[in-house]
Amino acid sequence: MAIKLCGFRVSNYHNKVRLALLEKGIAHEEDDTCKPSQKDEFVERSPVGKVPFLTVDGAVITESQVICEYLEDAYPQKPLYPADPVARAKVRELIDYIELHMELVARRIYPEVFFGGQVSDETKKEVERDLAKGLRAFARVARFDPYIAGKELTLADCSAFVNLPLISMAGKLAFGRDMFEHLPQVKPYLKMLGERPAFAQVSADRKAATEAATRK
Ligand SMILES: N[C@@H](CCC(=O)N[C@@H](CS)C(=O)NCC(=O)O)C(=O)O
Repeated sequence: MAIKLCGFRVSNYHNKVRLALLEKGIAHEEDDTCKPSQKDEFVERSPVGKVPFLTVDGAVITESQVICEYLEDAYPQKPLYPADPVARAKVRELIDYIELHMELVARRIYPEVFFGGQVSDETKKEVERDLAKGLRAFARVARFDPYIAGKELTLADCSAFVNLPLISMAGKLAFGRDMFEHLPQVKPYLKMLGERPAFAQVSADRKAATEAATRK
């Protein structure tokens, strides 16, 4: 199988897939110069115009969660899901809480907090309200034992590692407070993950890519 991950290393969803590839030890190439676009030639490969996407012997797979599920199906040797069906569902539930109920909600304020644009007060209010709901759900199910789904590292940790710091930074900039103030386990958990070689690598590459992008 010739596997290539396309995207860029500042992207949280690109980095989630990269973590899965590295943790599972899957040989792959990476094109980290792919930027999202609505141009015809890009949409031909990635129909919604987003990154990341994965090419597998020429076939294109989009959506980070779909890509990671494919990797799990095709490379089950080093799993990022537990074997038990309920435990597997709980991992997917955590990922949905993080990505749909927290990151996607926070994303509405990124234009102002990260890109120098403006977001209405009404939007900010909605984000603060909806983010509180997502955080409450996450706090109820995350176990930090030491991983968020329990004793083993799972894909939920890959998602948490790339998304929680982003949500935290956006919240701090928009609302002037730490969104995880009631969840003190988050900081030491992210630090523990960051000590794993794959996570340290992705983190260092993200920092380097961010610095390079801000120099431009
Ligand atoms: N649900 C998608 C989200 C991917 C996503 O939002 N990617 C961002 C970069 S981090 C992007 O391509 N944004 C461009 C756009 O929204 O047009 C996934 O999980 O792959």
